[in-house]
Amino acid sequence: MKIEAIHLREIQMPLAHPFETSFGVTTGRRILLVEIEADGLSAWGECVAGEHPYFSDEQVDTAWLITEHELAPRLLNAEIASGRDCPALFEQVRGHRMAKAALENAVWDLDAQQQGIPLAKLLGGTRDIIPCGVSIGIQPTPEQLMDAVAKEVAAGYQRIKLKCKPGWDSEIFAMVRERWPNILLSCDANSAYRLDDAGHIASWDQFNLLMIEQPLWYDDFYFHAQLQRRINTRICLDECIRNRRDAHAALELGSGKIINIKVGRVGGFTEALAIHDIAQEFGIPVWCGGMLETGIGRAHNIALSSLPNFSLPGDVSASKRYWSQDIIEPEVTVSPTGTITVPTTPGNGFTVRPDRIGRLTVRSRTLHRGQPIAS
Ligand code: OSB
Ligand code: MG
Repeated sequence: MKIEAIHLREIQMPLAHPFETSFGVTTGRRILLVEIEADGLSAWGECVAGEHPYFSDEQVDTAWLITEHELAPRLLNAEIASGRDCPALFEQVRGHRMAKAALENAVWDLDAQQQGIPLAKLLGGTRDIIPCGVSIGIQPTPEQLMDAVAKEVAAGYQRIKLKCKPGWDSEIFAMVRERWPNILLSCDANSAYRLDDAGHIASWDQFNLLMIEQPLWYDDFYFHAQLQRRINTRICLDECIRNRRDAHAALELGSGKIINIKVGRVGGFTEALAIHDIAQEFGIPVWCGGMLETGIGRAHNIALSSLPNFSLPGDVSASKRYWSQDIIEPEVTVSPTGTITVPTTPGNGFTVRPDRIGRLTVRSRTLHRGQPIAS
């Protein structure tokens, strides 16, 4: 395929509820969307870079810059057969994986449309429905946290993940476990602890957590291996897994026993699939993480979650938990048993709403075929 035009748009969308992690509070999102056009078809990709470089070193403005000046021109000068050709095309640009993923994922989506098959099938998906969990942010009070958990348990979600940090951990886990002894419960520290906290973290074994997500440094999997040897609960790696080599090294080291795959964090579907496969070879389950996506990123997460080794509930949940109105139709909905049905129509199975996107857009730019790479 020859991509004829690429549209970059930044939209701004208020979150239905503020989301607090150990690295900060998000009340509204600034999101870079890309739209690619070829052969009369158009496909969208969502860049999951945040407003600040707190989760990773990327941020929406760096992603815009790199997409406009480096990545989009490369795509607009190439002839490619599938999304699998994107990593090589973008290889000269180091890092910037979230920016790369937005374009690569749009190419996969376009390919699925051209072939008239569901994106999930193109990726190798085998599931008709995917199991869903939720990520519950740090709340102003423990009472509010209990209310939030009660709401999501009642909605049917299959796994509850609690964001935690020093001072918002053991007491909270104890309260939740006391009221819900049998739910699948996990926590996510987003790198808020240090190896000196190993004894404290080991004390969480009593809460029977499914996993503890990224307790230590965002760029470490060496000391995570030391921590994993000192605790019984499985560590799940998120931030530190950038590519298949990281996954391979981390699994060989014993840094964790579960991997959260975020397609943006690892640079696109090609790398996400490779991590899925290597984890499977090691007998390690994976699940699909979330980055407070709109429906566009959410649709791509659903397709990815349909692969066989995505055997644990992911952080892919209903549009209405994040947005008063999503930018796709239909919105993503979750069944009373905590599942999402994988679409079976060609492409990602959802329709983008250009009218809504238009109203939310704060800047846009279109690049055409032959656009030179900035010198
Ligand atoms: O670490 O998984 C994370 C949101 C923003 C940045 C990092 C993370 C998260 C979440 C929310 O946990 C997942 C979601 O519901 O989209
Ligand atoms: Mg995480």
